Amino acid sequence: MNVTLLAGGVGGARLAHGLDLALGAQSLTVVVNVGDDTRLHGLDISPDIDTVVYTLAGLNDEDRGWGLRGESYATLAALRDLGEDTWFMLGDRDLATHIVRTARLRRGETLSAVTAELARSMGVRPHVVPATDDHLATFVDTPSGRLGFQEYFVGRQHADAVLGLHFEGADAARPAPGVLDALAAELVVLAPSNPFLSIEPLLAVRGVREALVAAPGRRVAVSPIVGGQAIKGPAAQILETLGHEVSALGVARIYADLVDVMVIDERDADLAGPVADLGLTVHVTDTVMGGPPGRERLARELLALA
Ligand code: FO1
Repeated sequence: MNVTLLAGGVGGARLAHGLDLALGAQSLTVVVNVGDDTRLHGLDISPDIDTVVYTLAGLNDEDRGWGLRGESYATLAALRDLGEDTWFMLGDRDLATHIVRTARLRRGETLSAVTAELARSMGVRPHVVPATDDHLATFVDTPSGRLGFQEYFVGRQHADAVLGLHFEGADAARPAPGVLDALAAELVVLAPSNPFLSIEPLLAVRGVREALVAAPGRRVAVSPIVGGQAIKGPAAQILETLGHEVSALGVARIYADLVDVMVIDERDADLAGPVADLGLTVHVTDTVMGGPPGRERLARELLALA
């Protein structure tokens, strides 16, 4: 069975890992958000792509969810001594990834080609594909003005109220090679990623939302909100400030036109009726993955929904 996962952030990477474990050699494509991409110290950094690739490679820092396990930060300390801003934690081995990506992009390679090569060199089996090879950058409108994504998310610890989102380049950004084909898979899963910061910028790429609405396969979304809270990150706060109900039902309303099935946590079983009233099939289960066994278990349940 061909499976496609639309993902961003740590939750997306973890479910990608579970699907890779559950699918074995069958075909998994992970379409990754690139709205978080940023340039620091002259290097092109793709945090969501690297989080997915490192997690699939088994090289990621499991506690933080991003970056590499066992990292050192000698170069970052040297950068600080040279007066550089070092609020974005770049480890020595992680920097090698950014150096290789930057060098290849400078030679004219596409982000999807570079990503495929990085994934291959780390022994990653699934196809990891950026949503677009074109420029796409998420900006966050806050009471302090419009902030770049990593300034908002890391620099200011996502403490600002989100009043709006802007995806710079979205109207011109074309799907990367293979993205639209991937949306025709038997099973398309929206990962339990932040609906606004990870999934929305994916859907903003030209033709992607339309292709998902028209997708021939089974489309399943996993709620990132459990018991009114996000497992990780500011999704609950953003639901609130953008005027949505802060619950799995609030997320289901956002996804109602895009998927057939909504997967919600057993702690939100009382919302199954109202979610079903949106015309969605509801699957209630333990959606909190934790380590690899929980990721594979959830993945197997999603495969059974196809
Ligand atoms: N997140 C942080 O909260 N602080 C950091 O210093 C940080 C550095 C970092 C470096 C490489 C990378 O791939 C991800 C990194 N992240 C960091 C996570 C990243 O900001 C977020 O995971 C995504 O951009 C949003 O999901």
